[in-house]
Amino acid sequence: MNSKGIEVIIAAEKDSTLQKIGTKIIQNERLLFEEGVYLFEHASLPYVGALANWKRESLHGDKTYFNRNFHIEPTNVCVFSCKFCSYSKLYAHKEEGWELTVDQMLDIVKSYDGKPVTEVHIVGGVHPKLTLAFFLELMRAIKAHRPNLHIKAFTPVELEYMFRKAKVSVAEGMKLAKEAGLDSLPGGGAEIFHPEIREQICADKATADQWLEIHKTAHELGMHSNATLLYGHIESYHHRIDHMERLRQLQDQTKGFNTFIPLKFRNANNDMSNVPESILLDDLKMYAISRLYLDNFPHLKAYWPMLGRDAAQLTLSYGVNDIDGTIDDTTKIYSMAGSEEQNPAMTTEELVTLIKQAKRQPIERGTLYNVINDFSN
Ligand code: V47
Ligand code: SF4
Repeated sequence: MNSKGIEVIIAAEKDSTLQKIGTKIIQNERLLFEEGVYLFEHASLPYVGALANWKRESLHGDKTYFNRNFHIEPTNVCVFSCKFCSYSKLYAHKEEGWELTVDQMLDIVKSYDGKPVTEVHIVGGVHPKLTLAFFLELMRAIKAHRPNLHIKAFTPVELEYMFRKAKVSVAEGMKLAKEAGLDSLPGGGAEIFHPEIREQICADKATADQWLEIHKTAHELGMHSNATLLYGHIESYHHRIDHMERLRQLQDQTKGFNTFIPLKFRNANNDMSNVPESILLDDLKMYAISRLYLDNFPHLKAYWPMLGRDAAQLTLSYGVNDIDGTIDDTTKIYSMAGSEEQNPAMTTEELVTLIKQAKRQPIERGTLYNVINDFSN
C-alpha cells in the first residue's frame, strides 16, 4: 500500500488517540509504552493490521524469508519445571525422556550430507549431566564435519546453567562457545520477562536480566540472535509491552537482534491446560503490534510449527516477513503442546507456494538474512 492509502485509513479512524499513533508510525516516530498498551486495548484488527503491513512493506516490500533448516533436541530431561512446558521430563523420571550422545547428534547432522540445509537449530531441556564441555565437543564435531552449517543453538536458560556448573563467567563461557563453533543464539527461554508473570510460569530458571545479559554478551562478541515472547496465557497487555520495551532498549545499545518471534501459548499436556489458548484475531493483533512497537528489529517471524501453517500464512498480511524454515519434522516442542502441526515438515516447494499464495515474494535466506535464492519466478 502506498502512503496515500495508509493516510486515508488513519484519517478514517474515529478514535483520535489511534489516529495520533497511526500518524507517528508513518512518520517513523517511536511509540511510547502506553501507546503500545492502547493499541492492544482499543485498536481494531484492520487498523493495526494496515499499519503493520505498511511498516512491513516500507522495510521489506513483499520479500518474505525462509530457510532450509533442521533441529536437534539433545534431551528433554530438564532440571526446571516451567508450567507451560509439555515436553520436558524431570531428572527423577529421566527414563521416560531421551538423551542423545555427541555421536548420535553428529549422525543426525550427517543424515543431511548432500542436502541443501544451511542451519541447525539446537535447543533442549537442561540436563544436569550434560556439561559445557559436552556441548563444546558437539559444536566442534559439527563444524569439523560441515564447517558451513550455521549453528544457532542454546537458550540463555541452557547457557546460564552450563556456565554456572562449569564455574565460568558469562563472558568466558560465551567466548568458549563461539570458539567451538556457535554462530548465533535462537530466541527461546525469554517467555515473559516481567517478574509478576515469570514467577508464576517459570520461577526457577534464568531471570529476565540473565537472559538479556547473555544476548548482550553474544552481541558484543559480534554474534546475532533472536528474541521470543510467549503470549496468550495469564499475562496482561502491559506485560507484553514491558517485554518488548526491554528488548527494544537492548537493541538500541547493541543492534544484535535479527528477529522477533511471538510464540503462541499452546495448552495441551502441560500444567497450564486450564488456560484457554488465544483466538486467531488476537494472534494477528499480537504480530501487528510487535511490528509497530519493535521499530528497531529488522525482522518479524511467524513460527509455523507452533501457529499452524494457515495462520502463519495470514500473518504475512499483518507485519510478518519471515516464516522460519523447512524443519523436516525435527522438533517435538509444539506437537507435544497441541499444535495442529503434528509432524512439522514443509518442502521448499510448499513454503514457496504458501508465500506466493499470500502474494508475497519468497526468498530463501541464510540465518543472517543473506539471500540464497529468490523464488519469485
Ligand atoms: O522458550 C515451550 C516455547 C520456546 C510451549 O530463534 C512453548 O529462530 C508455546 O524459542 N506453547 C523454544 N510455546 C522455541 C524457540 C524458537 C522456536 C523457533 C525459532 C526460534 C528462533 C526459536 O518454545 C521456549 C518456549 O517459549 N514453548 N512450550 C507451549 N506450550
Ligand atoms: Fe525445561 Fe525449557 Fe521446558 Fe522450561 S521450557 S521445563 S527450561 S525444557
